[in-house]
Amino acid sequence: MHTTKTTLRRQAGWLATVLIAALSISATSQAAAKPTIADAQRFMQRTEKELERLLSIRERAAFVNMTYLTEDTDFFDSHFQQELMAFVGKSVKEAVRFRGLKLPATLARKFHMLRINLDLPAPSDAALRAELAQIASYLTSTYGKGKYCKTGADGRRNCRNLGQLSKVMATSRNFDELLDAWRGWRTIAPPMRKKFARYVTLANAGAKELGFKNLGDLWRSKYDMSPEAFEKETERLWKQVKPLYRDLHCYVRAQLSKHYGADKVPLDKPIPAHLLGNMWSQTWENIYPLVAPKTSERAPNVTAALLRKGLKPKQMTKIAENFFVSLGMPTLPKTFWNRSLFTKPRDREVVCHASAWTLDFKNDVRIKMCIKIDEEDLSTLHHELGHVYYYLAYRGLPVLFQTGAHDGFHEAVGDLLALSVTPDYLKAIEILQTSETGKPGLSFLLKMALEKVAFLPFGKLIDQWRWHVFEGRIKPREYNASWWRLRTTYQGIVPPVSRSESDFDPGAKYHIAANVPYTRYFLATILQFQFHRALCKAIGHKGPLHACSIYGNKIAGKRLWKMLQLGASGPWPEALHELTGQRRMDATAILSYFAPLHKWLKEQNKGQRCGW
Ligand code: X8Z
Ligand code: ZN
Repeated sequence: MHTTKTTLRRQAGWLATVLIAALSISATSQAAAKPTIADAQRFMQRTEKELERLLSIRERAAFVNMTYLTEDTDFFDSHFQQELMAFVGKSVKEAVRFRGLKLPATLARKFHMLRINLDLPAPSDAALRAELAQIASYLTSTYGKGKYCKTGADGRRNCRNLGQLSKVMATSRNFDELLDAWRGWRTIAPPMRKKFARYVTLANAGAKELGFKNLGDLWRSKYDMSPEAFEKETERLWKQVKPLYRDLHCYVRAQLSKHYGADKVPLDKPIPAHLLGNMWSQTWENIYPLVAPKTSERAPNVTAALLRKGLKPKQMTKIAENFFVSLGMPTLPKTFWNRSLFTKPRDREVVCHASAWTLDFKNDVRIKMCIKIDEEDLSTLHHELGHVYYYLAYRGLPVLFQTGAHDGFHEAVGDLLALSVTPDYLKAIEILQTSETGKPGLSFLLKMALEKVAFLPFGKLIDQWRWHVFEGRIKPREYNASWWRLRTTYQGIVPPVSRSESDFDPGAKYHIAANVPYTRYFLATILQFQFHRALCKAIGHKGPLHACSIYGNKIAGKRLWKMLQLGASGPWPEALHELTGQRRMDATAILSYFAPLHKWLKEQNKGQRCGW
């Protein structure tokens, strides 16, 4: 924020370097005559048109695949993925001939966006490209179909999917039952290990052809700054929030130790990973009842209220839609309601991991989610609709700009609204009753922290691992050991049973199997509070940040919509400035949101040996 001009200049300088790098990839087709700016414009026009066509075919194939997993839909998924990869690869190389031209800023940005468009670039060799696309489909659908099967004492074989195992993780308080579910889900991953290693090799080769050092280098190049500067930026933000995480960890460990015994949860060691209410220990709100302070108000039981109301998945979605509409945004198109997948089908395999889609870059927006009637999914529905409204807001832009200011923005929008799903708001929409809501205080904040603060190190470490894998610093023979080293260092957790290199625990997390970059969620967790603070200020909220709700506020809605409409048409600091008046990501907002809790945690932790 304090270096506005310098930052911009630095960014402009960096963009120039990137463009030169992009354009200095060995040219495959150098035009004889020196091309003009008009040639570059025409090239880009053609490219955008074809890209939009290929993307919307690919998205349709992927949507059908994920909502109806068969060998044939896997085939189509990888087929159209391949076509897209081939086209982007070829176009980036052709763009080399515009090297040295002084392009208008928007056009130059399009060339940059084209080069960083894919999360999964492929080698130009057709056979290798096909192999990569097939591996990618295989990994995603293997994850989607994953089940833990065992034969019971009665000789009957019983299989459970991720949804069923996650329910155990969320609700059971039995050490061994939790362990069984935790270990069981991880049996789906070892078959992925070899394929994953091959995917690393092939995707790296693809990234190199586009002029990147490796795939991680490409992923880190998507933030309008150098990959090195971006890595430093994530470190800076992590350092800001680390003390808060440490104190939350310390408090939670002490409570778990009381419940399970100090032999199972020692007070100065990392926490066994299966006791935190979540399959990956990524958010901990499900163990709220175990760690709730006895002295403060009780956070309301939203899940019980939703069940009491007898809500159905579409009605839950309507609640989330209503929030966006209350801000002055449009209702969702009819096709959204007809074409989305809201419930897990009984008769076929699907990828249940929630996602949001734009199929035609215009109005055909959808979600795919196996909705459960509970508080977690009410929050996830806001998250998914955040993506959907972003798609709708920027649908008028050229396809290359139809994406988030950066991917962390895309992940932060729906979460921003969910921050305004306060007990008072739930009372206003008649989910909670007056008797269930007092002033949100420490208990409410603790529950929020179990969701948001607990997530931070997880959000950071996933790509820490992958960046090292893509760089070759982590070799296949140390995939699992390095994974657990990071999990312990960042999160302060340990596997509850010994693990070895015949396991492949990273593959039991969706985004690793499905090649979805993850740092975005770390950034989003920080950004959503920064957005929240700015909007609450704009609407004149007085009092603590956690009691603010932007529900129904058109001023807040207008301001947000304006930022969403920018898509990626300019560098993200501009979009951030539009909404917050700041040009840097800033963790002081999440820190001040949780400041009263942090103070309380420090008091609770007095006399404890925090850390691990
Ligand atoms: O994957 C998601 C969303 C879809 S973009 C449901 N999230 C991350 C996860 O589940 O691991 C949201 C928060 C983190
Ligand atoms: Zn998301």
